[in-house]
Amino acid sequence: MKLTALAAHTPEAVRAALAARGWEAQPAWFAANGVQPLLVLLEEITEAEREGLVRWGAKAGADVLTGEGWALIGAAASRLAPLARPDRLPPGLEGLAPELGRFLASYTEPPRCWAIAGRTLALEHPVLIGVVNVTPDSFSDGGRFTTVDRAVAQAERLVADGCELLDVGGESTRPGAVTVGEREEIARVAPVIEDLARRGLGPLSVDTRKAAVARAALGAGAAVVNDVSGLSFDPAMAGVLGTSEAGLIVMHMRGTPDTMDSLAVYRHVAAEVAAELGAATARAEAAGVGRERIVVDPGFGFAKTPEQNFRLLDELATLAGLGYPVAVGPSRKRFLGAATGRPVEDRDRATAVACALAWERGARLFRVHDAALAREALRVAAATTNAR
Ligand code: PMM
Repeated sequence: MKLTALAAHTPEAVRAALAARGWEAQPAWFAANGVQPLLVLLEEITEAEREGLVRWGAKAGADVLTGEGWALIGAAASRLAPLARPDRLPPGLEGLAPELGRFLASYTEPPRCWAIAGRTLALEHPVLIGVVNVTPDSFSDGGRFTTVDRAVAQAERLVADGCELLDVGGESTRPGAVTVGEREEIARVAPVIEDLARRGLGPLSVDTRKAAVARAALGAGAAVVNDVSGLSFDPAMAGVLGTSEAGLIVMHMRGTPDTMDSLAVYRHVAAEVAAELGAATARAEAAGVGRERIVVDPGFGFAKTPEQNFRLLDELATLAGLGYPVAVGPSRKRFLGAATGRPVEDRDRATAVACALAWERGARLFRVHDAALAREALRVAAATTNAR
C-alpha cells in the first residue's frame, strides 16, 4: 500500500488526480466538484430545524455544529445536495431547500461573464480595473491627474498594462473625506468619460454614489456604475440602474466616509458583509437590475479595521457564495501598510500579493492603480489554479 496526502483545496487538484488515473474529463470534473468539502452556516433557524439537521447529519455522515438558532454544516458537496431537494428532505427541513439550492447552483456553475451595457466581460481570467481618479484629494494619487489630458495619459497606460475596464472617479472616499456637490462631480468626470470613450479607451466605469452623476456618466459613455455605498447613499441610484443596461458594482461599506471608521464593529465580518451585500443586491434586482449585470465587492478599507480587512480577505470565498462575480480593491490601502510598514506610494507589491490571494479565493475583478505589477501576480495565480 502506498499513501499520498492529496492537496484537495481546489476541485482542479482532485480532477487532475482522477484524470491522471484514466478518468474522462467530464466525469472527473463532476466527481471532483462532488467530493469538494463545503461549509455552510445556517442562521435564524428554528429549534425543530436544528434538531432535524443534527439527525440528518448523523445519518448522512455530515458534521453539524450547532448553537441556539444556528447550525454549521460541513460535508462534501454531493452530501449537501439532497438538502436542496424538497422531495429528498426529511420532514421539517423543507424551508432550508431554496437558499441551499441557490448556493449549490452557484457553487457548481459560478458566473462566467459580466454583462455591461450590451457587451460582456469574460471572467475565466483575472480582469483588471484601472483607477482613473480625477479628484484633487484622492489618498494615493491625489492631484496628479486633475485635467482631462492627464487622465487620458493615465488611461492609456492602464490599458497598455492590461486593464479591461477603466474606473473614473471624481469624489474621494478616503476616511474623513468631505462630500463633493453633484454638479462639481459631474464637471470632473463627464468630460473625462466623454473623451476616453471618443478615443475608444474603455469600457468605462464611473465611481460614484450619486444618481445624477451616474446618469450623466452613462450619458457620456460609461458602461458601469461603481457605487461604493452599495446603493445606500442615494435612494434614486437603484432607479437609474434599473432603467439602464449598465453593469453595477455593489461595494460594501457602512455609513459615509466621515462616519465609517466608527462603524467597523462586527461579530463575524465575512458573514455580516455577505449578508449586507446580499440585501443590497436584492434591492438592485428589485429595481430591475438583472443579476448578470451585478458584481459584488467587499469594500476593503471601508468601515473595516486592518484585522477585519485581512479576515475578510481570508474568507473572501464567503462572498463568492452569493453567486455574483466578486471584485476587490485592496490597492495601496492602509491595511497593506499595516502589514508591510510601507507608505502609500510603496504598496503596489503588497497590492499585487493581495490580488493573487483574492483570485485564489474566488475574486475575478481587481481594481488597481498599478496594473503592470498586479497583472504579473495574477498571471501566476491564474496559471496555478487554471492549469490543465
Ligand atoms: N476603493 C476606493 C474607491 N472606489 N470601488 C470599489 N468597487 N472597490 C474599492 O475597494 C474602492 C472603490 C478607494 O480608493 P481610491 O481613493 O484610491 O480610489
